[in-house]
Amino acid sequence: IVYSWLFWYHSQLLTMKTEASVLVEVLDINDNSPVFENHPATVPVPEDHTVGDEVTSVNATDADSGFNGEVRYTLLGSAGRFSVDQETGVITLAAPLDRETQDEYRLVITAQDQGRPSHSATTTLDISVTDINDNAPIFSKQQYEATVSEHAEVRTNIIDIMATDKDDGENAIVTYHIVKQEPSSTPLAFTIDEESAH
Ligand SMILES: [Ca+2]
Ligand SMILES: [Ca+2]
Ligand SMILES: [Ca+2]
Ligand SMILES: [Ca+2]
Repeated sequence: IVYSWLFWYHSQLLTMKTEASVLVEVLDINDNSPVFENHPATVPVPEDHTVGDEVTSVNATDADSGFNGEVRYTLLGSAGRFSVDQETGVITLAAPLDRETQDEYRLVITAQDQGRPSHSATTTLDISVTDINDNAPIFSKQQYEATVSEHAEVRTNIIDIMATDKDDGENAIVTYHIVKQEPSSTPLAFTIDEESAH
């Protein structure tokens, strides 16, 4: 900050004005810590987010000037999945996500000014990894076998088969269909319940 005063001097004898400017520079000391701006507590990120693309960003300001107000960002707690640009605070994906392996991360981000000694502030940001339908259902067995008496009544339950899907919500709902019966007959000898696989 530069203050400027204007002095004038009036001499009756010489009836002449003299002006002088005096510049006073106030030296900054590092007496402010960076302050984070508000950001969402949780950021949803789809598990197929492209590596290298921006996820979100944080910003901290520091009221000092020069090095005392120059903020640098660092990030912890991402298990190598996220990185922060130390100057801009932009957080990008550093390695692929998989919701089926880990669906939450808590990032601890520090903003530090460059004064000596320096001051810093931290904030936490939760990443919620959202599901993409990237898993096919898997049957509990490669092959099922069942025997049925030729005297069995129609609609007798012969076997329960089971497939699971590692995704979430609708992406994990499995329905069952018989695609082929050999020998085939009309009507088909066997049916399957679409939902319970009886
Ligand atoms: Ca500062
Ligand atoms: Ca996945
Ligand atoms: Ca699925
Ligand atoms: Ca998935």
